[in-house]
Amino acid sequence: MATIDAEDLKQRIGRFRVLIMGRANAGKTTILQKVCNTTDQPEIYDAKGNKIDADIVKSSIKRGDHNITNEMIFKSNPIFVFHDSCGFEAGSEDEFENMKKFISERAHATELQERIHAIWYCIPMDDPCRTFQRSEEKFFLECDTGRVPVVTIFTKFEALRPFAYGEIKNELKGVSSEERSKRISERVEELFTKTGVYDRLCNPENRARPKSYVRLQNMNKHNTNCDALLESTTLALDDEELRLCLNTPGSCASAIRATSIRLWSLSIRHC
Ligand SMILES: Nc1nc2c(ncn2[C@@H]2O[C@H](COP(=O)(O)OP(=O)(O)OP(=O)(O)O)[C@@H](O)[C@H]2O)c(=O)[nH]1
Ligand SMILES: [Mg+2]
Repeated sequence: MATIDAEDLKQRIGRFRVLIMGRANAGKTTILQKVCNTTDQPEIYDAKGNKIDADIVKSSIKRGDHNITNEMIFKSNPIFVFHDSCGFEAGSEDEFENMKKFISERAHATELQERIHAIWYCIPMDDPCRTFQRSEEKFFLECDTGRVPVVTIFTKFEALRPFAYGEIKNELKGVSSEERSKRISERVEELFTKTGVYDRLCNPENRARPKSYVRLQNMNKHNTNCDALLESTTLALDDEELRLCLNTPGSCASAIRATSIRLWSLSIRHC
């Protein structure tokens, strides 16, 4: 099976650029690490490509000073370049406006190297009463994401199970473990529907609408992966791009690498 050298791809074409968004602690960094199959921290570069000391970035984020134009690249999978919204809900109105401007400019950038190819919006499920907060409302109502597919990720999905169990534990006495698991799963679905998060995301007044959804769970554990997210992102690209996917030049050993190359291949042909 042919392999494609990531460095060669970078030289020839460029990278698949993703903006990951969501509140602090939503699980964003964990997802990026999974996608790149690493537990390392990314290298950080400014918009001009100068490497920045990660500690300096961390301390400025702590002071509430975050630069969305910074790029994060994991050595283990340099096909991807990530931008992190870094819990923009805690920031000022100015920060929100900067984020909006960044998205609008990068969604419409003519230069392939500059364009965002996908937005991953993380909504954590560990607090089901607060799935859609002011930050989500503002993003979906106001942000001009152009043709860039927004994939909503319901993170920490397994956190709904203890809530579901708590609601029906009396009914579960004396029930077989299989039946028990089935009923808890059913209640999880009910709880998820009750959050109303889908309806809020599909509000016709929203400027940004998710093109697809994915549920991720136990991303903090070793034996899990993000393949569903990568597949969902691929499918969120439009039909023409999808057809071109069939012409992907070559394939790679790992599924993740293969998918990222497919994403890259689609985006390059879209220009
Ligand atoms: N239970 C559970 N915990 C998770 C999951 N994904 C991530 N976590 C944990 O949630 C915490 C926050 O994860 P991060 O990936 O750092 O979240 P983040 O969105 O990058 O947070 P900020 O950088 O502060 O905005 C960590 O302790 C992770 O181990 C998940 O799927 N399930
Ligand atoms: Mg993070």
